[in-house]
Amino acid sequence: FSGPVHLAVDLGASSGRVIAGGLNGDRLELAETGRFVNRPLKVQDAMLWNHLQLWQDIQDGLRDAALRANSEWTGASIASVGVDTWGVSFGFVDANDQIAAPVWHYRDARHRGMAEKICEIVPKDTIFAETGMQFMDINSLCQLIAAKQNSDSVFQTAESFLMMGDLFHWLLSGERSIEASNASTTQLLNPATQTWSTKLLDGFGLPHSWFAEPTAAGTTIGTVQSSVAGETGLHGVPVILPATHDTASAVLAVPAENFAPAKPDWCYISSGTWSLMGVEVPSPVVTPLCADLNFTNEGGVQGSTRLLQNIGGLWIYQQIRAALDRQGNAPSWQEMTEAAASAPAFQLLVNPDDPALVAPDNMIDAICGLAGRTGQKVPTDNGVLFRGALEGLALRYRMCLQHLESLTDSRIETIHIVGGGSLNALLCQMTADACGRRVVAGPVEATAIGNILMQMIGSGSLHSIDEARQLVRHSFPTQTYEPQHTDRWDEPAAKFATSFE
Ligand code: ADP
Ligand code: LRH
Repeated sequence: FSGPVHLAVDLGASSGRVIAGGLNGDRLELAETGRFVNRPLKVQDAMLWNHLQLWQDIQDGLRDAALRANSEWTGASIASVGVDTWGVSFGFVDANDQIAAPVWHYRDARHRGMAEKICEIVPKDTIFAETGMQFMDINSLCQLIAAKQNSDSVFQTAESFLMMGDLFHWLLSGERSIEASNASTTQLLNPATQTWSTKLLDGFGLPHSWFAEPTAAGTTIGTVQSSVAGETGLHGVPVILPATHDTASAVLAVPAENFAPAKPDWCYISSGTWSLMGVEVPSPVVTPLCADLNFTNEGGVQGSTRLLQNIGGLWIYQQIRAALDRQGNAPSWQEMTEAAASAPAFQLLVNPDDPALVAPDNMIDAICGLAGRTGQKVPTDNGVLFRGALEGLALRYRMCLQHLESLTDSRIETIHIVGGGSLNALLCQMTADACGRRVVAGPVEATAIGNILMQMIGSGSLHSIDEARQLVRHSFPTQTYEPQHTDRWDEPAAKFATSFE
């Protein structure tokens, strides 16, 4: 690099990383200065975030970046830092400026069934009209009500509610803020006004004082506080808010030709542990059809809306691998794809959103159990298992595409796949085939890139989303997959649709 370097801390569901990004000539280049596992921790049967370990890992990655800026990257200087994490997770800070409570993981069993239970407190229609959000057990609102019903001590001790990206920004800078994109995953924010729904806060008995007004991505909230600068070497470095919701950052880095068109001709799949499939539109679509189809209106950058659906993504595939790993037999991603590619097609129908697959102890047992219960042949071959998990995703994408087109009354020509799943060529081809649309895959590190782009916009070195996307197109290669034999997916799609109802 030469010139300003921005540091993106990206906490994904399977790993966290610290990535430095800056211009090398007219291209954006990345250098990874930290990668660490992000695994929930069981404490007294509770599934929690291991946030203190993450805070240490983050500081290690930042220190490495500061050292490399001084030694290796001649002419470069660290211009800013920002953190993104997955949605829906939050922590609390108390009046003594300390973390107030354990941070619960959204997959903890106490959240199961909460999406229905919250509607016994405030009617479902009201919650949807106020937030335009997909109903899911993992939403922050569900987690907060579970905490309340469990008499968690935060209701006595907490002063501020912070989403997890905000919590790490507070650790970095000492400043408390709530960035708007991740606030939009709480199911407490009004997407049209970008303010907290007082109707819902009152209806659910949640203290207004916990919730600061959301701040837009691109805002500088402070500088790295001196104790952290001492640990990391980031003296006086500004903390600039990226879109702290990882999906919002990933969508910003989609190499599309336009920004938030009223009639979208492209959609994205941010493909990792989850698959977030949707369009970027200028304003929220809070309609009865959106409620019926259970889509969500999340906050995008610069006032855009991410109209999308959370689909259980490569989680199942990852967990099959984890189950094999526990038997001492973990295949590589490539071995899994090869086995799936040579297995016969459509032997096993797996719905990626099946509640039985959200957090089973053993994913292979869970899928075999599901196959038995749904009258399917129980798989005995790993290739069939792997293929079933990928075909289930492609079929789900086909359904989601149809819904997106109905919701926006438009025809989508291109599906952009970004994130780790863009490296799975078989899944990309299946997606093109099942959907009958061109797939453009890449960049892989879209989330970290989007994080860096927003810091560049915030610091004035980029001036618009269009300019940012042009830089992505110019800097990172993509792979195109043309649809083939879409008709072969018609019958499985019809079966899938029936099983989905
Ligand atoms: P998250 O941030 O949600 O943890 P990532 O975007 O890092 O997710 O994607 C992780 C997933 O990407 C893995 O579960 C795996 O399925 C897929 N993946 C990663 N590397 C490869 C690869 N080389 N080939 C195929 N798939 C890959
Ligand atoms: C993806 C993601 C997604 C959801 C889920 C909890 O990493 O952020 O958008 O919010 O995690």
